Amino acid sequence: MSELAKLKQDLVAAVKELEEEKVLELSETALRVGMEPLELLETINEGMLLVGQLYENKTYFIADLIMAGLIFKEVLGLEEMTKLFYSKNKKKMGRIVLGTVQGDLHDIGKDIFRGLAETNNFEVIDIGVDVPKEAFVKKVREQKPEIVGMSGILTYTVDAMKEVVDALKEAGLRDQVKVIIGGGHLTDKTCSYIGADAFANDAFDGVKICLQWIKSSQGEH
Ligand code: B12
Repeated sequence: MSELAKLKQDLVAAVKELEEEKVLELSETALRVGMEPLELLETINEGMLLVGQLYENKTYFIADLIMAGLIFKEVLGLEEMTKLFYSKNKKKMGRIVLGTVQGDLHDIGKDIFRGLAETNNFEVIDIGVDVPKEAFVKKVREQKPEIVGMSGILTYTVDAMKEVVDALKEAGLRDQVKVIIGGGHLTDKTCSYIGADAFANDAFDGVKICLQWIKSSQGEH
């Protein structure tokens, strides 16, 4: 097994066991020996999925989910990782109003999407977590973004997402924005139920879709 493959395996196991210091040490080593920051995020995510399973089968409790969240945030804060989220080019491609929908406090995926979008020269107006539909509508009216991004990790937030799209329609704003939704559970079917223009289970895929939208709208003029 290659050194990187071994590191990945150890990282997944350390996240699963919630071994904070070990995760940070292994992450720093992995970045030093050449693991791409995006690959590191995917590796940590693999461990998070295992934490989720242990929570589901009642081996872990809410405190363990909190710990897992803190560990992930510490990895995102490592110097090499913050560079991933740093945009040199100041000319902005477009603007995104982004939030985690009402009822959901998970913000790690949202923050990753924000970081990657900013690196790709979007201006992101992050309106936080547990955001009611009225707040989305207000921000869209004020800021006139090209794109609205919604994050929702809990499966029942599908309805909260639909309510935001419906509220945008009622406010006469739906035609002025593209809507992208993100969360591991989303599918084509939920996307069309919600009435979004696109969905992504992965933040980077979502950013690629947004780039495509901006490029094709610029091509139209
Ligand atoms: C950490 C964690 C928490 C932390 C969150 C800390 C934080 N600051 O975010 C805390 C402790 C707060 C928490 C609370 C709860 N949690 Co929780 N949590 C997790 C855990 C372990 C990891 C989530 C995570 O950050 N993953 C890593 C990130 C990177 O992944 P992600 O968020 O999915 O983001 C990716 C994509 O979805 C996408 N994406 C995300 N947003 C966006 C937005 C856009 C626009 C785009 C394009 C893409 C995109 O990109 C990211 C990858 O590139 C998961 C387990 C799992 N399977 O994921 C459970 C999990 C999500 N939690 C769960 C549950 C049940 C809860 C609680 C209800 C528990 C309780 N009884 O209180 C509460 C709910 C609180 C609330 N109202 O939100 C369940 C959800 C089950 C379900 N079917 O809905 C899970 C799946 C665990 C499980 N298997 O049971 N949790």
